[in-house]
Order: sequence, then structure tokens, then C-alpha cells
Amino acid sequence: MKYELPKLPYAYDALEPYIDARTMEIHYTKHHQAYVNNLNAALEKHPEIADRPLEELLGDIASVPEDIRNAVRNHGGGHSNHSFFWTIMAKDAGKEPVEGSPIMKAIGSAFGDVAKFKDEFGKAAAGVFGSGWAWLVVDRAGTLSLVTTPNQDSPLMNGHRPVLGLDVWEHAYYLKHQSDRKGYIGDWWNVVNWAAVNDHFTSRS
Ligand code: MN3
Repeated sequence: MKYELPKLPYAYDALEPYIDARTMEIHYTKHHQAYVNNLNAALEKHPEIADRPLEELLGDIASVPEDIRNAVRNHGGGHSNHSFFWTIMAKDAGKEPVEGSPIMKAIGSAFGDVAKFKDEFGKAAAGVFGSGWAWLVVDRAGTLSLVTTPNQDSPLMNGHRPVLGLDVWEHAYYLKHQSDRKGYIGDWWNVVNWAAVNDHFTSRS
């Protein structure tokens, strides 16, 4: 089985003016495609694991043959992270979770309120040194937790189920925001698809 780019659920310009069309196009057709291609190339060397779900490989990375372990970690993680990332953004997304929704209640319990959560998440995302991701996850204890991962490491590697995630690699924002990562983070909240985030939170995989 070969991995393929998932269909982008909106046009490249759908997230304007917060995320520009050129960045979306390059991010999806070049960066994400490269992760897919490199993941497929790695798995070709070990057809005996090629049919195991990617989530399972990332969740038990030590079980991946050593000669392709880093490739699966980096490119499998990249494919998994980006496939997730596209789903939690949308055109004309609501700027706040629906009042009374499960995700809003859980954020309230864990962080106080949505404004405090956004502040903490934004600080975590801004504080990632170099390239990586900020995540809201359901941790092993079943509670909401804020984590960051370096490079393309997947939260699945730590037994965390992602609910919300933000790519803070420069390739995600440099054309529009240059070195202003905080400006990118602030803009990004305008395109967060809270209905999808709620779906990720309430689905039990
Ligand atoms: Mn990226």
C-alpha cells in the first residue's frame, strides 16, 4: 500500500488573509508531498511492515526496523501531522468553540477558559525552539494536556491523541509573516475549525 496526499478540504486561498494561498500551496504540494514520498520510499525497503497502520508504527516506533526508523519517524510523522493539521482549519471557521460543547467544557476544566487556553497554547507554540509543533492532546490519563514536539515527531509516539495542533515550522508562515511567529499564531486562531477539534476530542480511537 502506498500513502497518498489526502485531499485538501478547501481551496489554497480559503484561509486568506490569515494563511496566504501561496504558503498553503507550497506547504501542501511540496512539503507534505515530500513526506509522503519519503515515507513510501522507506517502507519499500520493509514490505513486511508496510501494511501496519501508520498510527500503530508511530505509536510503537521502536518496533520499526532500525534502518528506516528515523525515516518513518520524520516522514511518517510529517505525513500524519499534516494530514491532521489540514482538518482542524476551515474557511470562515467559528472563532470560538460552541458554547456548551464537550471541547469547550473540557478546556474550561483544564485551563479555566478559552482565552486562558489560547494564551497558554500560544506561549507553548512561540516557545518551540527551531522547528516543531504545539499540540492539545488527550494524554494517557485521559485528560487534556498541552505538549510540544520537535521536528515532525508525532504526539502518537508518546501515547497522546491529538485534538488540536499547530505547525510552527518556518515553512508554515515565513512568506507572509517572515520571522513573526507570534503574528502567525495570532492569525491562525481565526481559521481554527472548532467543530472539527470537538470531533477529534469526542472520537475515541
Ligand atoms: Mn509543515
